[in-house]
Amino acid sequence: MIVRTLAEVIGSEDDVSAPGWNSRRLLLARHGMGFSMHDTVIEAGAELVMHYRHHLEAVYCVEGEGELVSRATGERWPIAPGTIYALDEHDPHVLRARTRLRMICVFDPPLTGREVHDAQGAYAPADDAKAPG
Ligand code: 9YT
Repeated sequence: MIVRTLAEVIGSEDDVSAPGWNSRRLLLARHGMGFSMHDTVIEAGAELVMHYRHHLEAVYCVEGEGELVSRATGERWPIAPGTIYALDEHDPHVLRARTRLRMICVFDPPLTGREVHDAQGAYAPADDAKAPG
């Protein structure tokens, strides 16, 4: 059994930030679950351009208001508490936070820990991910 709390992740090596977001990584590859699960906060006004070429991601909004845009089709969806989106086709997308967003994110394969987006908005493949510095 694994039991962790957000409080113990905050400020630990599993608390990862990049411009516009802060990802509290509750479960990672080392936990052996086959997925990773994060409690992610996105700053009000942030516009994140992402394309997870090596991962599937599902994102469940629990706080805040924003907008999701498919960069493949131009389709747009409002994001609000109770809405989930799943990037089942590695969809290139933009997430705009109108207010501070709090999102529960699940990645398959699991992140190993310190990943941040590369220039294409992707995370490195799981066997390639390295801790920075
Ligand atoms: C919603 C989203 O994809 N935000 C970027 C951060 C990422 N989900 C993470 O590492 O938690």
